[in-house]
Amino acid sequence: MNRLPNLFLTLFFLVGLSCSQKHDVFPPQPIGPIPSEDQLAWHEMELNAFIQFTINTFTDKEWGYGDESPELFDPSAINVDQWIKTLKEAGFKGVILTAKHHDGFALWPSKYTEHSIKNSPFQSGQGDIVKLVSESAQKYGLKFGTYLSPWDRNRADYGKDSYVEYYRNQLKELFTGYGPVFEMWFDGANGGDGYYGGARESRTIDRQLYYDWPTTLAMVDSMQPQVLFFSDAGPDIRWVGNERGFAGETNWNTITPDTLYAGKAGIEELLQHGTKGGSRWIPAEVDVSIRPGWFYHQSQDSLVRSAGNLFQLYLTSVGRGSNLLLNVPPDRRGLFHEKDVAALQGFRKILDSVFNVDLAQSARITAESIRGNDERYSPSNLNDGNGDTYWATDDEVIQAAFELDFGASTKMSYLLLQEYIPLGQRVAAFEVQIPKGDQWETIATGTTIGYKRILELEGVEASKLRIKFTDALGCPVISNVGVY
Ligand code: FUL
Repeated sequence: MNRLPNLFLTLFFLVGLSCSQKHDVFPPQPIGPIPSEDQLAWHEMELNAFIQFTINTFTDKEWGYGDESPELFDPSAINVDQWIKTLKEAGFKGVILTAKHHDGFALWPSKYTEHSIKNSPFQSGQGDIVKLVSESAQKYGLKFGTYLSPWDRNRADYGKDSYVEYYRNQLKELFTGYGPVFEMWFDGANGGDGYYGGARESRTIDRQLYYDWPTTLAMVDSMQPQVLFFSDAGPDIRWVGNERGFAGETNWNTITPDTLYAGKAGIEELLQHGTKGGSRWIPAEVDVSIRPGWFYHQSQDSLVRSAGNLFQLYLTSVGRGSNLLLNVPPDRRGLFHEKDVAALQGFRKILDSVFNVDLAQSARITAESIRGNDERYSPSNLNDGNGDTYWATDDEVIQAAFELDFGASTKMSYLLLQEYIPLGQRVAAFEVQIPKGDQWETIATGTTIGYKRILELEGVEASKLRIKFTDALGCPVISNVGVY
């Protein structure tokens, strides 16, 4: 009964196949580990903010001992929308709040402890900073993330199994009460002296085993599967190995985490650069503060980073294929200080002026080598404004180049390159060249690209620019070039 339609379908299929096969060049296969969808969305965020705010803000400390009275927490003129609006206007896409720092004070009315905002004068004990931040983030379209310090200098049972249970209970509160959480930050600082319920002593824990992270992460994952876990060693986002604001110029998103864990000493270099050919996709995040401290101190009002300095941080983080997590600590009023706001506004102005006109948009782009000579992999994909199209070469062609022809002498300050990372991170070395006589002269070199690489070209003038790939794990797959 169904024979006739089936026959037609088969015929259509065969005709279709033979037509398309003429041009059928398979896309490059992924090489090595590739980012998950949530990691890809994270790469696209580029700029996130950290908010360190707690009892330390009122005691002028960086690490509270854990014996501070909750009475001390009392911002006089809090306006969380001022924080989030400032961040939104500066171009930040997400915000991560310290719900509990090492001193153990909970910024939400946790039912598992009395060491919390519920026993502070703030809003007569009815306040909830986690709620205010998550709601404001939602209002302004920023993603919300949280930090819950594993180390707790207030808890009497820190170091015992019951504390791990307590920590998990707090995670349950945070992951069920405040909407979606995009990133969970697990700090590496662990163990040492503290109040510990009055014991006032030093405690050490087995950093690798005490918290039983696999069980905790599985629990959080079952509540919110989209969340990305940050720690020194991942599993989703890794620390960059320093808090001074830079990723390695060579920065592989891949690393082999088998023997890495949060708080392990001596892995800073490894985290900064990742590992070529590493077994997992665990990109680095650059966390750094807009002030010398992580918390607000009036004495540091004159030491807020300048707009130009923030732009430098952008170049050494986002410009090296990483994300910037910039800490902006609210003051005792519960506001971003005027100096910090001015620096953020200035930062935005610099970004807007530097990246205002992309000279690559009007350039003619050509390449000697195009995958299967198929227009789907044409170099015109490099300046089509579409991150889902790319230029690629045949699998065996690794040393390849593309050229931009501006048609007239053009002054260039920055070059921006992006790999199509859904097919893995590939490029290990490239050269940037301009014409010299009938040769090409190399004016800059780079190693990795990843999600984004920005190179300074220092105002060089030329009518053409050539990007030559010299080493890669497979054929280059480049989605975007920008020249500014
Ligand atoms: C560090 C902490 O010890 C600092 O106080 C701060 O929270 C920073 C983001 O992480 O490891």
